[in-house]
Amino acid sequence: MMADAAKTKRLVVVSNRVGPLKDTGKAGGLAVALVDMLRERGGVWFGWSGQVTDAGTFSELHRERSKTVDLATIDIDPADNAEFYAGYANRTLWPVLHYRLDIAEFSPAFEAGYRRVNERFAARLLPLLRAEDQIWVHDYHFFHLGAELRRMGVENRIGFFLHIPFPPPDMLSALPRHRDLVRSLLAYDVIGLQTDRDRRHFIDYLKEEANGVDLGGHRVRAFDREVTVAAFPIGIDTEGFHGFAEGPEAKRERTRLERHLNGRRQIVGVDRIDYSKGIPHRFRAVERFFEEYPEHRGKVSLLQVAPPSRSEVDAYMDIRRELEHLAGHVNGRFADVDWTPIRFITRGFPRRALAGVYRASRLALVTPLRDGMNLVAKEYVAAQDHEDPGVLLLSRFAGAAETMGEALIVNPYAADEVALAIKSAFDMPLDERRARHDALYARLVEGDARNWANAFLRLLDG
Ligand code: ADQ
Repeated sequence: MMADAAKTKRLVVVSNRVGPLKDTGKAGGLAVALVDMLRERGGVWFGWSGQVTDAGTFSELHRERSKTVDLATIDIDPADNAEFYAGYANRTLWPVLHYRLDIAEFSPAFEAGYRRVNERFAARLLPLLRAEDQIWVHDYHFFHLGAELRRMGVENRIGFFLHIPFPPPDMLSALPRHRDLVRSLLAYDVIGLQTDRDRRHFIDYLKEEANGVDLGGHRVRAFDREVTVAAFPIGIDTEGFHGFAEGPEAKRERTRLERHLNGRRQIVGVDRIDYSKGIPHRFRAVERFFEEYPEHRGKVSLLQVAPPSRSEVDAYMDIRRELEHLAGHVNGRFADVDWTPIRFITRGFPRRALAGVYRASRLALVTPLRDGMNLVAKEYVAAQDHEDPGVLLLSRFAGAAETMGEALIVNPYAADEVALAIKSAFDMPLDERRARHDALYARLVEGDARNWANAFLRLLDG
């Protein structure tokens, strides 16, 4: 197929959650793109099994093979789960990297657990590696993994992609021992970030805190290393998702919804319950919309689909309670016997059905307070009918806003601005909706998940 020598190198992907290898449609664009790459080159996908056992990272290796791809996973133990996963990853790094110093927890035990698990994962990966392998590590769970591999003598090309934002240096410097964390990153050969803004923050950090030098052409020097740093906005399987929206499961879901809507228009929100997603702000903006534009009462409703995540972390339980309270408040204030302004569903949808939910909605509210990219924005656009597309309302603080300028870009903190944008979305004539949609869709095809992975691997090939 590809004559290119680099393409024959085996690929080793490392991420906290792995797979699935089969029916990747269930898991979304990232799994589709990674499995494609792994199949093409042959390779290993290594990560956490999702199981917490006493043997932990000393557990036997769980293996599954599908054609040219090996899935290899290990367990973690209860202390790892508390300190590495629920601790440093989700209570320290996640909030700090999402600009939320106010709720970040700094604990030496979390930090030690994080280092320990990174070291153990590197040690378990080591025997699986071959000299020519290219290694691609994903996300904030594994900042130190590359440096650990180097310490163990690994000289392969190793890349790292950060799926979440990289904050301004002033913010990151509130994290104890932040320099150690960033020094570890410099052990990778290619560091990929979601947006130009994240890349700028990273370079600024290196300049301000590590005497770093921007050498131009994606090259930077810091901590005695010279590496590649570039922005790769992640995409989805655009055509595949559009296909879902035209398929039978999506049609079934639409019919069900349309029967319920009975001629009313639907706004949709789809997010994991997470404070970074700005769901309470969104509910308040919808309240403001019904307050300011009473002509829409009884004619429009918000369907918020929000499966719980990380419920072992207090901040996540708090937000769920807050949302239930807010939805109750808005509904109590405006509902009628035959109309509920906000329907709040806390469960996941199969992806094919979700495509139908998007297609049945005239407007999507994607209003995170901070988001690495936000794939829901892309899925909503991909699911639309090209002849009669809905409108995307998108937070300026989602990474997606950098490449989706034809959406209605809003400040999610400003309820009045969001309310006005909702109104203008409903007033928008068909030709304008189509023009915006066509431009967005074309860019989504160009920047789909396969092209994203290819662009990263091209730089990793060197
Ligand atoms: P997430 O924070 O999980 O990802 P996002 O990019 O929106 O955020 O992806 C969420 C995915 O979960 C989407 O594919 C969505 O369809 C799916 N999903 C959400 N609710 C669902 C439901 N009720 N039923 C079914 N599916 C549901 C992190 C970063 C993002 C970055 C991605 C990828 O936080 O900024 O875009 O990684 O890099």
